[in-house]
Amino acid sequence: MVHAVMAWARAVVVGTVVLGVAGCGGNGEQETVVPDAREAGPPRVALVMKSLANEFFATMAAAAETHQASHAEDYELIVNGIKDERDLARQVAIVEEMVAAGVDAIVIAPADSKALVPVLRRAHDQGVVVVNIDNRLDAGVLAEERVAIPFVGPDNRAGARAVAEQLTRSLQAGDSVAILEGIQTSFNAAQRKLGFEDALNAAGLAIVDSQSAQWEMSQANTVAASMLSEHPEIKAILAANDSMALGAVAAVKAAGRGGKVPVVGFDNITAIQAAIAEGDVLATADQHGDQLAVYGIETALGILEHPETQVADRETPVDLVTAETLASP
Ligand code: ALL
Repeated sequence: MVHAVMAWARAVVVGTVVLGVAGCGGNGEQETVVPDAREAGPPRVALVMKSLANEFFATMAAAAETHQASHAEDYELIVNGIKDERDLARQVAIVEEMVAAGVDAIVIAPADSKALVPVLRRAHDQGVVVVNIDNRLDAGVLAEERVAIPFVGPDNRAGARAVAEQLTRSLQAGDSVAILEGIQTSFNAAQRKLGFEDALNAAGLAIVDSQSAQWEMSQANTVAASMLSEHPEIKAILAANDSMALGAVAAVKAAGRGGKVPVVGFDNITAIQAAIAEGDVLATADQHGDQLAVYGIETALGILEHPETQVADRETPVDLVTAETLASP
């Protein structure tokens, strides 16, 4: 992270110098051509993520920094994130700041699939290469804005279905379950809900409640607690990410039902692995968040090198994680 902040500071300084010289028009200094450091140096890639309070994104940032360190000749990296999963305005502002700083590419995990499209279209129009990772931008809004942005990320529906299928094996047809959804305007949140429903409906389970806890642990704790008291018949809780799964586990324990209401999640953060080992969480999905940004950066560098090539979306792996898979090397 320190590296990222320094890169950002350097970018600002470079911008100031170049603008300062350009502003000296009329006094003969225009002939002193100061090489634009932005063009002279390696391309600058801005990684724009969501909440860095979520281990998923902290891991993603660390992997991107490691990748940059071993490709230091090839590109500079500027790492950004927001503090609150719902702070769309801040993420929009970060994109604007990155464009103003003259970055060559933006690799973004959008906090919302629709709200980020206009600012990304503007970035694209200004010649910035934009690559969408993790949470897919809305196809309809992209079409309205007449912009094509490649997507690099997993099949969230398939991943969620696999997690829910693992759960249904320990339940019986007719059993009641509840879902904790992510931010509902995120495509991946919607896909995970659909994936859960695919498996639950196929197994004949009753979904008695489904609400958003905005991807966040404390909200999930509150929502799950009220679900458990309103629907004491709930036999399991499916959370669309691990932060919410951990919040649900705490609610289950607080309701005095620890170990009796299995929870599932999505992400495979380290904290969830302990909960799986203890039997509080039955399964999660590893979407290899550490590699997601790296794949996105590679895609962006490829476009910068060959701007004429048409770039296809890239599907990244997602794997089921259970006590057995964690035990096997
Ligand atoms: C999604 C990611 C993760 C994460 C969530 C929270 O886009 O795929 O599952 O937990 O964002 O921001």
